[in-house]
Amino acid sequence: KLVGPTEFTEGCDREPIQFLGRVQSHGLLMALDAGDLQIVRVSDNSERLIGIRPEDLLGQSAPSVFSGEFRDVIESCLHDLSAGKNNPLRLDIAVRGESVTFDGVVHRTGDCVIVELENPRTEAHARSPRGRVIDQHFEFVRGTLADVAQLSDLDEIGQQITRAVRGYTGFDRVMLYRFEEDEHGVVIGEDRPEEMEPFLGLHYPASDVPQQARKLYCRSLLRLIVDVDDPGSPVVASDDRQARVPLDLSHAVLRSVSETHIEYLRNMDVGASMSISLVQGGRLWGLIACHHRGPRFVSYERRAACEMLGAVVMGQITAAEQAIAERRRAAANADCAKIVQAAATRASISDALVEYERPFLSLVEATGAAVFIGGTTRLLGTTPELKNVTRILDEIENSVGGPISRLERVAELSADFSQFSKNCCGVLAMRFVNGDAILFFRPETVRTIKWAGNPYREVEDRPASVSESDSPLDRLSPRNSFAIFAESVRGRSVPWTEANLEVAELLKSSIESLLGRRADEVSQLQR
Ligand code: BLA
Repeated sequence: KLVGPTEFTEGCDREPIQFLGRVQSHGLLMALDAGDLQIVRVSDNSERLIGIRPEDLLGQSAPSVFSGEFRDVIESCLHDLSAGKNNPLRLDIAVRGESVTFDGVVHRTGDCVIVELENPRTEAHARSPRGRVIDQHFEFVRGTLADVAQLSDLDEIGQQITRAVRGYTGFDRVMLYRFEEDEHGVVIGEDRPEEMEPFLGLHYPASDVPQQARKLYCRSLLRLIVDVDDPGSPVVASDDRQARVPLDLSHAVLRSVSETHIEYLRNMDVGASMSISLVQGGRLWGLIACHHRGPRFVSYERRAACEMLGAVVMGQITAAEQAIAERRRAAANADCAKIVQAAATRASISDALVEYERPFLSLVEATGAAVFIGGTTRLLGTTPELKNVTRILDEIENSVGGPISRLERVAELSADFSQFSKNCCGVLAMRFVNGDAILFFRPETVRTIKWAGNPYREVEDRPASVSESDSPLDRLSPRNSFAIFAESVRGRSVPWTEANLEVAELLKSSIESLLGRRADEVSQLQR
């Protein structure tokens, strides 16, 4: 059965990813009753990790099973759990007669205290020879910030961050992944080994990181998938508690992730994955996404440093974005002033716009324009035929109206407009008070975006490839993701932004005042 891309991805947003009842098996999870610290749930790998069977833990009081110190440690941690400020706790636990040090990560959910144990020695990477672990973490954050602070270009920032995170965590590939206004994602920074295929510049459909995951990632800022081949360890309870009330693992660092996502990673030949949330004003702006070809564990401390880096780097990215937008706005305003000034000295405004074609089009990042001013009509750049331009103008007048309107899918106005919608599907139309008008055009998104390695033709020439597979899961891979993305934006242009609209308004009012002056001059001459 062939499954269309939307049909296939529809269910993605509904999987309850925090209630899967399973943890990654390199660590142990226990849920304690917040009142008496009795162990009410435990992951079924406890015997391997601490030498005690789940059934011997369930129903026991945690301080009595471990040591008296355990209670103090948990209590000290409990009164300020929200930020995980006291994590990790170093706990020494006697396992089969030998003392083993664990990182204890504690948080509260409902009436349970969740204790997760990880062995920091599992981390293979970059142990400091003299054990100055803390200094290393501190240097990573401070050094990366200092490097990024020098930069004002988003590409360079992306390069710098991904290089730093890759060096520090040892992942094979690190990407900076940004969500666009319409929620689809794009890789804007990447550091990888030479031999690996570049993902830089690839675009992904919004469904690749479904809505509930984005929501969760705004609150829980880092996840590590240590081994995609790990089936995970179910969390068991002494009674039928798990069946009645599923345990909320939203903030559990060991949470096993969705099987669909695991499949996606497998298809990409990824063995381990880590992602750091970049949250801007409560919205998931993007992720720092890390891939490894084999399994990879990163210690809690190192993860905490990554999380902190994400937060501060987000501030720097926001500042850089604002500076870039400000520069663009200033440049567009200056160009607009120059063009209007030139128009003021010419007999015909349209002639001036034609003469300044390039800066005129780039005012609103368009590739074509139709100018209807003072009884003349001019087509600039790539536009539909004149008769169709006129029809578009009429349709907009009839159905959308307003002095300035923008649309991304011209075929919305009339189905037969799809004949030219590859090159001209985005329309920004302005109507002047005297009835004159300017229309700007943009091509399909796939024709606008650029990416490394793969020209868009490959996608375009094989539009059916996304539906060829029998199993929907086979289609979960970056290349197919790109094809699905391309299909999802067929017939649609890159959205006109608020910044585009702002410049359009400026242009409109400038030309209007020119038109007004001309009209005055004409009437004075006539008098
Ligand atoms: C989660 N999807 C994710 C995550 C990433 C991506 C980064 C976060 C988990 C992690 O850190 O690994 C997507 N990863 C990407 C993309 C790139 C990358 C785009 O490296 C590009 C290079 N995924 C799908 C479809 C579905 C889906 C069609 O492609 C739904 C059917 C689901 N993705 C999905 C789910 C999660 C997810 C459910 C949440 C996993 C979890 O946290 O449990």
